[in-house]
Amino acid sequence: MAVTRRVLFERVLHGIAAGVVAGGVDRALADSQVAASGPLTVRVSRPFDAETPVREFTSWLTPNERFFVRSHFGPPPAEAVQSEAWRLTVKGLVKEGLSLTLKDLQQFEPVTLTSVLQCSGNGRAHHRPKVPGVQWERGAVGNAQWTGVRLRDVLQQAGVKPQGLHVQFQGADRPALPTVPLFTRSIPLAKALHPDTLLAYEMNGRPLPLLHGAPLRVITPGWMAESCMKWLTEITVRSDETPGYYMQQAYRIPETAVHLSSGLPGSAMVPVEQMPVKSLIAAPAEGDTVRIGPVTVQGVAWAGEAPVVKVEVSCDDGKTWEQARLLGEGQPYAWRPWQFVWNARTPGPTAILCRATDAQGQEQPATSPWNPGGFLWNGWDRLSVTVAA
Ligand SMILES: Nc1nc2c(c(=O)[nH]1)N[C@H]1C(S)=C(S)[C@@H](COP(=O)(O)O)O[C@H]1N2
Ligand SMILES: [Mo]
Repeated sequence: MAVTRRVLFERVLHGIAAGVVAGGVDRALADSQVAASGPLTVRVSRPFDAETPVREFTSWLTPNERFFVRSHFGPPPAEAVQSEAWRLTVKGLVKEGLSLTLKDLQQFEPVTLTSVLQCSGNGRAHHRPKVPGVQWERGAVGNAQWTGVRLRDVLQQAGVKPQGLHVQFQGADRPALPTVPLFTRSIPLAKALHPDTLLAYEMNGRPLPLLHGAPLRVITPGWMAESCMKWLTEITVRSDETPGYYMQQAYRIPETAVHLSSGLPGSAMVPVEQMPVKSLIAAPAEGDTVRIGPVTVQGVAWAGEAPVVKVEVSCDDGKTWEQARLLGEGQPYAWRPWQFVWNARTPGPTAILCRATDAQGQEQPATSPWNPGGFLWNGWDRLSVTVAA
């Protein structure tokens, strides 16, 4: 029986077709998966990298099947991670190595929190000069509720030795060629011991989908997503930052701003960690026609570990700015919905812009500082609309 696109999409999300996404064996099937990617905008088909259309961000939580997907090699075979054989190993500079089943892990106190997850390359397409890499526009970000246990509790059970200063993560995914380095990452011990750093097994109240790291992933609230290791199988406590490509070369930015006239960065490259303050317009959408009269402009804003305190909107291409209303209570790490009622009076084309400020006084800049990886874009969000007469 023919598999419908919708069913195929569901299967991709739930991992049944994972081997195909990962290995890309059958061209026709792989293509139909891309066609079946439902509401997502596909940037790379193999491995499957896709972003969320910004209109989805009118909802507080980003549903699992609409959440952006990114990985370097595609997911591991479902059997490797969704079976009784799966274990989490804890080793390195610890007093007692551990090998834990998911049930063992679930003996620790459960924690649920809502956090933005954002790819460091989100907005790369806006950097000038252009930077190679996945040309993400605005939607390599989402807000989800994560349930898991504290990494701190697991590390305390293993007992970190005094020389242990970094915590390394390895997932079960593997590159197609053995010459390609593994995606191995580490975070400093202080972030690993932060009570909000989780080993998550649920996303929006459901078991983690395969594409999002089943059965277990790291969540480092307030930090960029490359620290959020999916398909986690190994934790290694070490004295130094993880060596290798994905920690020492990729995901680094110049410590001080790059002056393009002088060529490449003269300053030291440091790992990307915190998310800078950022906001997006979710409605209206790019190219929309709106009527004269009140138009509700809405969106979301977030920052790293600091709350957003202000969002400003311009409906005349940046000439004048007004403050938007922040909705809800505001929770650490989650995004903050905002709304602004624009009284559209002049027929014709115009641009709507938004910018946010966080509690540390960081303001979203008109354009982000350029960097060789094209990371951390947080320039003012901007879209064009037409006011109909
Ligand atoms: N094991 C593993 N974890 C990974 C990656 C990966 O390639 N392998 N990619 C990281 C990057 S770069 C991003 S942006 C996020 C994407 O998470 P998502 O697909 O759940 O949105 O996963 C991170 N965790
Ligand atoms: Mo990423």
